[in-house]
Amino acid sequence: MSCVILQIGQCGNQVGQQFWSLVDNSLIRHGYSTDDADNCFTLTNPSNNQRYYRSINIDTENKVINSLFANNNKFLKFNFRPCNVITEKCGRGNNWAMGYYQGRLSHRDDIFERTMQEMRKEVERGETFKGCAIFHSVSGGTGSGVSSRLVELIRDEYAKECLISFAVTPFENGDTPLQDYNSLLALSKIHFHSDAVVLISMISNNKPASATTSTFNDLNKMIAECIAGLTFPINDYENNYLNEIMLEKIAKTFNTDYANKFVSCNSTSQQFKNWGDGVETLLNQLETFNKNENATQENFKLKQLLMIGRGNLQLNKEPLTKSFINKILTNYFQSRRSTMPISLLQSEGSSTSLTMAFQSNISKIYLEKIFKNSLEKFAVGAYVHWYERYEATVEDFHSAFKYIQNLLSYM
Ligand SMILES: Nc1nc2c(ncn2[C@@H]2O[C@H](COP(=O)(O)OP(=O)(O)OP(=O)(O)O)[C@@H](O)[C@H]2O)c(=O)[nH]1
Ligand SMILES: [Mg+2]
Repeated sequence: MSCVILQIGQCGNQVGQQFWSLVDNSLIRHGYSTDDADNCFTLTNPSNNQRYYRSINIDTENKVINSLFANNNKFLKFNFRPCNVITEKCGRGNNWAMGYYQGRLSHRDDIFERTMQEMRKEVERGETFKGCAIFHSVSGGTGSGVSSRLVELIRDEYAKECLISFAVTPFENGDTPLQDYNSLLALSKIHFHSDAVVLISMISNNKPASATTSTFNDLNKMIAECIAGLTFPINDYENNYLNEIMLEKIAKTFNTDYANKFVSCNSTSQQFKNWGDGVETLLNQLETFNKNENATQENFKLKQLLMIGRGNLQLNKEPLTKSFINKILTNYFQSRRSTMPISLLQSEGSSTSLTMAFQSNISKIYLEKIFKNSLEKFAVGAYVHWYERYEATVEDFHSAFKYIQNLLSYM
């Protein structure tokens, strides 16, 4: 695949660590050799035989990355390239403007210049470059603001390669009063420049009393499984074919129309007896998720579905086929389901998992919520000066409102 992963901010780096642990452990279980891994997510340096993850770790403070790296020897098999670790000492205080403009910070633009410089070098290290994925939150100052600026710079420099964002949305209650503004400002920029934005929603509406790194671990494992389910390469032994460019596949499936670039995703790797059970597990997960997003089964609408099955493709002598998936979905949605396109990819291996990525009205419900919450605050001028302090202007808000409102009218 030859892609580069950018991990941005605390959330992006913590999710990234779980993702690399899956690359270490299950890429091989999914039937790939270490050379295959090298074609996709890692690179071996021939001079010292060290294998490096193809990632760039970016954070505006070094605490999180330092503590992750302190544990890496226990946790991960390979190495992060030291020059690809880009940190500063001043977090962006949950403020999009502070991340995007860097405001009055002395190292103006530094983090962007350094990231793009290392990105160029990383791209040149591989034989081909097909695109990149970014992991980030949309409510932290770094995750929202630095990511917004980076997608502009990446798109400017790599106009044709694909760019997929894995954007973690916040708990509905309990993060910061700026979270809706940050999400609105970030998603308008990131949606514009990316081929697809995979919205990764917090599973529960309410933030646990103490959402510490360790409580995030389980959540991050689930998030990493979704990302791995979508991005790990597809093996087709019959045709001796290795699809190295899953990011391109995601872009082709979902970037068919500007209004359809928001994607949701869920995945299961629990033991299931047959593929039917796997599909049912995903649909049950969806039910819980929809409840949290205030979508009832009645108003939930699927528009486009990409299903990826990995493992024993004849599980219990019952192959996973499009018509089989269609039958289960029709049964589940009954008359409410229109005929929506289904893409199916399958990959033979010894470890079983099923992942689905889909466009649905859940993204619209989520966007409407942040739009409405932000507009209510903006109408009374709440917190706007916190952004103006770091060079943002009301124009930034106006253009984000306009962009999202226009998008909503097409969704
Ligand atoms: N799923 C998940 N969410 C996280 C994690 N860490 C933080 N968050 C969420 O991310 C949002 C805050 O973003 P962070 O990533 O902490 O912030 P940041 O990007 O480092 O930005 P600043 O610290 O403001 O500079 C909140 O909604 C948190 O609940 C994590 O490891 N996993
Ligand atoms: Mg931070």
